[in-house]
Amino acid sequence: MIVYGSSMSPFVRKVLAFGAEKGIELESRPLGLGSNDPEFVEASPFRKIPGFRDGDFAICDSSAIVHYLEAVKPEPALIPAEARARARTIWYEEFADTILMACGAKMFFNRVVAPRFLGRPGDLEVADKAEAEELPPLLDWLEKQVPESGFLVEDRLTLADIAVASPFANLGHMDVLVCGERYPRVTGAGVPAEGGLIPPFSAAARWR
Ligand SMILES: N[C@@H](CCC(=O)N[C@@H](CS)C(=O)NCC(=O)O)C(=O)O
Repeated sequence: MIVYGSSMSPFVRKVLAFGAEKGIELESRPLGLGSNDPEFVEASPFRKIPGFRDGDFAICDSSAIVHYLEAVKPEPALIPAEARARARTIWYEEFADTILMACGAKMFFNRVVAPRFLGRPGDLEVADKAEAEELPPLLDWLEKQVPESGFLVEDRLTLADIAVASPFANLGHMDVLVCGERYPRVTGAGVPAEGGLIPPFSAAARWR
């Protein structure tokens, strides 16, 4: 199975980490943004990453891809079967993909993507404003959601943790450190060894 797109993208990273946790071998093809590679475009007609291929089956969108992987290899289950746990898992994924990423993209695009990959300066005011005003309320909310176990749903690793942890790697790439004192549950500081949101994700840390 092939995953198209750089693992610098939180959406690509989510898919690669999900596959790694399930023990599915995924070949990473780290295409740049907007690539015209025909195999990639067949999988992702609007050229967003990740794209995905399993033989003659091609699809895009990280959520569609992880649901495909869960269906082709049900064990270990990373999307809970129980109704409420499943709904909460999908909500956390949605929170990560839309709400957390809306803030993170303003920071990462303007500080990293524009200057390093598009050869033009980013709007640093937009990035700074997002970090100062948008990020703290999201972290405040998240801190209250993480249970003592450190796992968001069912006290075990699920898609919820992988999806929410994935954009945090991009904060790391920008040297933005989440305060361990203010956010002990989110950062994993001050909770037992396997606790916190980031450590359970460490098995897939190579995708950071
Ligand atoms: N909902 C999509 C979002 C994918 C997405 O927006 N990827 C970004 C990179 S982080 C992208 O390809 N941007 C390029 C573009 O929009 O042209 C998913 O979950 O895969």
